Amino acid sequence: MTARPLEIAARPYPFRVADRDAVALLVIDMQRDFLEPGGFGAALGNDVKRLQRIVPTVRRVLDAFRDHGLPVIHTKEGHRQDLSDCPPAKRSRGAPGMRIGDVGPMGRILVLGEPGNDFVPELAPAPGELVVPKPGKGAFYRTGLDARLAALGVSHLLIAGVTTEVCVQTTMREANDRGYECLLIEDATESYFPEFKVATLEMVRAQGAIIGWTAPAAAVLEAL
Ligand code: C5J
Repeated sequence: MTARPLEIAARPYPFRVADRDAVALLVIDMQRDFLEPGGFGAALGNDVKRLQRIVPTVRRVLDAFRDHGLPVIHTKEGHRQDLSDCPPAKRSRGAPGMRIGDVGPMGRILVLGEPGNDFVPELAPAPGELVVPKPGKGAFYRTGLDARLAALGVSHLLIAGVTTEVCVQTTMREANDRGYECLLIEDATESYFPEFKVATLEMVRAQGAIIGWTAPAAAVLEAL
């Protein structure tokens, strides 16, 4: 079959893919636990409304990937019911209103299978889309994601999701170290801290894309 190249107008320079079949969309942790009151993000004292603003943009990119039959992977931060995969250091950190495993208004905080740990309804995975539960901030830590991407023939990741400087940046750095070419979609990611988002976008694309590229969703949609 003929290769179908893709070029996205990105910073610090165009993001080029020899064949778009090597591209996947990685949507990080668009879960009620981070976007809705009563979840993990709110328990840490954050204003979750900031994160809700990107939902329509993430949905537009998701729909474009679905329309083009390109692979979509959703990650979900959460722990087993017995918390055996939650390091004590993660649970005991800080002085949150509720800790991981405590019962909140949407079920147990950051526990897999609980209502609050599910995806926001607008971004629910479609049948056939890969869902990767993860116990850490990085999507490659104890998930098998690398092998799954290899099986799909994916070498280039377009990344969306929350939060920019925590799970998104950690995942992007992990992917970069594993040889993936990564582009972070600027208006399809958000942080509870606007200044951390700005800093993350700048640091990933600095030094000639040392971690990767950034581009607005409009540029991604245009290229697709
Ligand atoms: C955090 C995440 N912030 N998905 N998780 O704890 O960024």
